[in-house]
Amino acid sequence: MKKHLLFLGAPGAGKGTQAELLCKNNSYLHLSTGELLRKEIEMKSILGRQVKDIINRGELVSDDLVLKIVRQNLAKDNQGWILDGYPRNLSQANSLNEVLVEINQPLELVLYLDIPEEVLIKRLLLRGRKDDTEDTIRTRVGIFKKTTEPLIQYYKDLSLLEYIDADRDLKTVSSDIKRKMA
Ligand code: B4P
Repeated sequence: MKKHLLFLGAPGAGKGTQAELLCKNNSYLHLSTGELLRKEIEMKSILGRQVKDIINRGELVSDDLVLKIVRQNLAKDNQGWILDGYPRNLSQANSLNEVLVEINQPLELVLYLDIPEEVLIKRLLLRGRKDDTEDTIRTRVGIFKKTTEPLIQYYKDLSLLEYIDADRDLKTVSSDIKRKMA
């Protein structure tokens, strides 16, 4: 089984959902930058107050802030981890490389959860989180296409990328992910 992986995909592709499923049955650390940022908002911390409006508009939080969170939370020992929602642009991908070299834990697999736009909009409207309004979803999808999608080619060039058809039921997607991780 691969131990160090990341999930790439548009908002609503199922990154968080699938990472949680995997981490429940295996001793992986699930590191979701979105989840960690939402916790800061809930706690009303200084960081939470800084990022609340940005997240509710569907925009990206600054690279520096997110890098700080990733650095603080990445496994210090040799526990496996799944990064979910990070990196989201080329600068974050380069920062991640540097951190992983520092801690000597190379990335082994990038799973791209592929999904048509109309499906993800429906899913997110159904979920109804605070940042799941139609306007915000469109902003998030737009940012994904412009700044995150180039990472598909980036990780393809590094021979780390595998495609997952995420427009299927949870169990089928999960089995496919496990096969790719084996
Ligand atoms: P995230 O928390 O990463 O939110 P997300 O992209 O919507 O994905 P999420 O993992 O939650 O949803 P999932 O697809 O699993 O980011 C939120 C915000 O935080 C960003 O907009 C940004 O502002 C900020 N942020 C986070 N990381 C950042 C970074 N690196 N840099 C800067 N800013 C950052 O699930 C969606 C729904 O689909 C769920 O309801 C689920 O039940 C459903 N679903 C999933 N799989 C399904 C399936 N197979 N069939 C049917 N429904 C399914």
